[in-house]
Amino acid sequence: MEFEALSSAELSTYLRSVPSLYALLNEPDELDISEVGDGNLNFVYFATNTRTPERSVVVKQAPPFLRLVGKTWPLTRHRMEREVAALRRFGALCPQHVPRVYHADSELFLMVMQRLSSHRILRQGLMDGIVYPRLADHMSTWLAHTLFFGSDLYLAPDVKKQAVSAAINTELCKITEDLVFTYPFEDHPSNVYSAAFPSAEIERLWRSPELRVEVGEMKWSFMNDAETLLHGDLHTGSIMVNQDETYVIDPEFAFYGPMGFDVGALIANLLLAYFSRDWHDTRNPQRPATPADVLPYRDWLLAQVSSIWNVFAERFVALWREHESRRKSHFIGDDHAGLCAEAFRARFMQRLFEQSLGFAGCKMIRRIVGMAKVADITSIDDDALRAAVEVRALRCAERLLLERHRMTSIDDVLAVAREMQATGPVCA
Ligand code: SR1
Ligand code: MG
Repeated sequence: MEFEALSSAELSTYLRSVPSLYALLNEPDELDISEVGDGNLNFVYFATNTRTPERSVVVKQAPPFLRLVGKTWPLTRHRMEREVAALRRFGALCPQHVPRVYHADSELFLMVMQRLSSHRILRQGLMDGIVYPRLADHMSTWLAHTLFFGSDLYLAPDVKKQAVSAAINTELCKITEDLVFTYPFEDHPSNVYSAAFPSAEIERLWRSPELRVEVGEMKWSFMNDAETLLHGDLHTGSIMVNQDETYVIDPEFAFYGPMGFDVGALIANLLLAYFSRDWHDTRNPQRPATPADVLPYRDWLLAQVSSIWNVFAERFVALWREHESRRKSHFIGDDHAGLCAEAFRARFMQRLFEQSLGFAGCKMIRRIVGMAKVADITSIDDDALRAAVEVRALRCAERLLLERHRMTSIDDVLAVAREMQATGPVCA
């Protein structure tokens, strides 16, 4: 049967027919339903009791196609099951950073979840130049906990292998394999270039064997390194914030993959915000004034990159040490265990750092060359300035991919970003 999105009346009747939701919504006579989804994949609604508007929930439903494109790009609806499972798992690990799932329906491929009414999408907040003082702390915790507790560093080997199998997400992984690691690096019809984007830049990308090899390595890692349960799409549109709280939403791309993929996605999106910053500063004079004693916003963005990596690494290693006795030095188990375990950890963290930078590079390139862009950049309506921002970001991404094996500190990344920012035209 042909899929039809639920009408407001149908959704309202449905929500009122589920006893737990009926109670949660304060026994509504009437629900106000509004479709608010601006994502690429699904339909999202707010459902609010008109009598007591503070009683409101989010409803998310997966249609049997990619919303961004429509019925010509069919998708099964099982992504909703992956998303619900990931929200529950991440919610158990980090309840303070994950919206609660109130109800899931595996026939309608729909879920009902907590409405975060005093929070906004981080990407929008960053474009408006808002400082979120707890963002780095919260995201470091989220990353450390989700990446550590899903891995063989914590789980028993049989439990972990079961978890890998339960989280297989073939269709959405294929989207990433194509859109992040393949199409941007070839002359693919789905690529989209902004009006003044220089063709020499894209040709350099396609014709650099060194770069293509690095991207090949990242794709291989993405497809084969089933290290932990990832969010799988951790850009700044998947994070909701206010001054006190941070929530990670939308894990429909969740699967067992390489840890650096989530870390890299977040770094990539903060760097895209950094490179587009000057434009938003000039367009947004009404934004709250930055107090004189704090960093200019562009530097604040880089400080978030730095802090997220450093604090994440510290917390991840602390969790590992704390749980090692429980695992009986699972990886290094002889008399020299202590020393060797520390050496192994140091090597592991350097590898994770390099891997994160490689993924960050791929994620930045796909947002400039590929079909799904980011508002930080698409909102720049001066073609020449937009192209200048894109070129800086692209060159920074290439350097992350090519130089990551020589980088040992996040300061090396910030230095490359600053160097790239200092090149080319500036916003008047
Ligand atoms: C075709 S779907 C485009 C993108 O939207 C999601 O947010 C993922 O990043 C995906 O690659
Ligand atoms: Mg999403």
